[in-house]
Amino acid sequence: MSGRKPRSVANPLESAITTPSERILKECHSLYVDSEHGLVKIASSLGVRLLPPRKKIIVMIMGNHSAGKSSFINWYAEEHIQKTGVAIETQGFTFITSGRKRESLTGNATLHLYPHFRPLLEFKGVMDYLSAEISTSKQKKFSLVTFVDTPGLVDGDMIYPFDVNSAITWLGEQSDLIFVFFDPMGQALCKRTLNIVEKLSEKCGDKLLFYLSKADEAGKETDRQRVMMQIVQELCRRPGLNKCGFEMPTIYIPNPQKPSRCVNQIDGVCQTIEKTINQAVQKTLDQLEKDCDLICSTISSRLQQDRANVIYNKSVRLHSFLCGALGIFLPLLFILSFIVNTFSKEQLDELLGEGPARTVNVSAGIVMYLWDWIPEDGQVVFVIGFGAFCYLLLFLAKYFAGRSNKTLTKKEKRTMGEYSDYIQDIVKAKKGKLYEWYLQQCAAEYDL
Ligand SMILES: Nc1nc2c(ncn2[C@@H]2O[C@H](COP(=O)(O)OP(=O)(O)OP(=O)(O)O)[C@@H](O)[C@H]2O)c(=O)[nH]1
Ligand SMILES: [Mg+2]
Repeated sequence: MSGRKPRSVANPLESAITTPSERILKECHSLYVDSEHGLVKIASSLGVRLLPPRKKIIVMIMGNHSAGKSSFINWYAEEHIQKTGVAIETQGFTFITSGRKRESLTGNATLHLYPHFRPLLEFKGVMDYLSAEISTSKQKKFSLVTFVDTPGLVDGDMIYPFDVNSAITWLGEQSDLIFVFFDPMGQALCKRTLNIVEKLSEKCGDKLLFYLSKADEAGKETDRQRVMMQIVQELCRRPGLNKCGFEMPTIYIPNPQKPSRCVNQIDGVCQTIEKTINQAVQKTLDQLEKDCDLICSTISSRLQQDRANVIYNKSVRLHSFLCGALGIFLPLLFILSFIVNTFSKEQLDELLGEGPARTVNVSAGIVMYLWDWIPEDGQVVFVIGFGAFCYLLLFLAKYFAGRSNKTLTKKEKRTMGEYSDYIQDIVKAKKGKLYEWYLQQCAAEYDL
């Protein structure tokens, strides 16, 4: 029953980067993750969290059992990667992507390859049904796409070993495109599919695209129209999906042995993928510019803040010094004046020399004059008050010393300057070149 064809391998030779889009996405990605000058590393040293851009877009394909999801992926990659057949073939989630070597990965290795899908671990049981297939195919735009093949959906007694509805909804939210395949074989009205589609349309309706797959099996044109009407009616019956103007291109895998007269819009699917890749390239380049600006503005505001901190610290230190000096000098002067007073003028002349002795005598004289000026019964209160005042001055000195802000070291300032120069001179210039290149490619492609 199932198509267990031997795996033919497309492009078995290790292939180099083929398209400008691929090159732009790869170069942007490496600007972020470079171990020495990566933007992620630079930003994190400034306390800013940046995510590196994805190198490929993610296209999730969901739909009823046997709707032709896996067959479409095989057709796109032009390689028999996924098992196909009328039985329930795909029971878990498979990431299908291109790489240098043909490889099949299981759950843990898959999450290693796609770290941003780690939250899948929270869906109990999914890990045993998670895998990745890496193919060497470079057909169409396969080198820039990761397909997510999902379990075929059925109603009724079928028991899924995990919460299939939540897992598909979550994966759909992470994707750039969600293709919903409805086949004309009578399962188009699967409630489970409609429930998931309704939920996804609430969260990310703009990524949802509907297709009538296996359209060659729908019989005559009138039968096909009827099936389409039925599906659209069923979709419109859902309150969350009740929007007019459903588009549902008819697609099928071309089979030279069984030519069909039915219109095949499968090339439109490829164009949709290509358009999304182009949008991803533009978004990645725009994001690169924004991230560069964010880093540069963070650096300049840090340096500006540092200059303000240096000025503030100077004034705070001056305050601290003045209070500290006064707090020590005043009580010292007070005590020394009393001591000096016990010496006679001649003794002082002998001890200090004539000049300094005169200065000391005058200062001590002033203090003693002021002291005598205080009424005798107020002198104790004065000493206590004076002590408290000096203590307050010392307290203030300590308080001001603790108020100074941390400033950048010379090395830190130099590194920040280097980062800023690197981003302005190297990264932005590179981004400009990549943009120019991208525009040239567009112009050539559309013959402008
Ligand atoms: N005539 C015709 N048959 C198709 C087409 N696409 C797929 N098939 C056949 O339909 C059957 C189911 O295809 P699959 O690709 O396994 O479908 P699926 O949606 O992956 O199925 P599950 O993994 O079980 O959910 C296979 O026998 C395919 O050969 C098509 O466009 N036209
Ligand atoms: Mg399948």
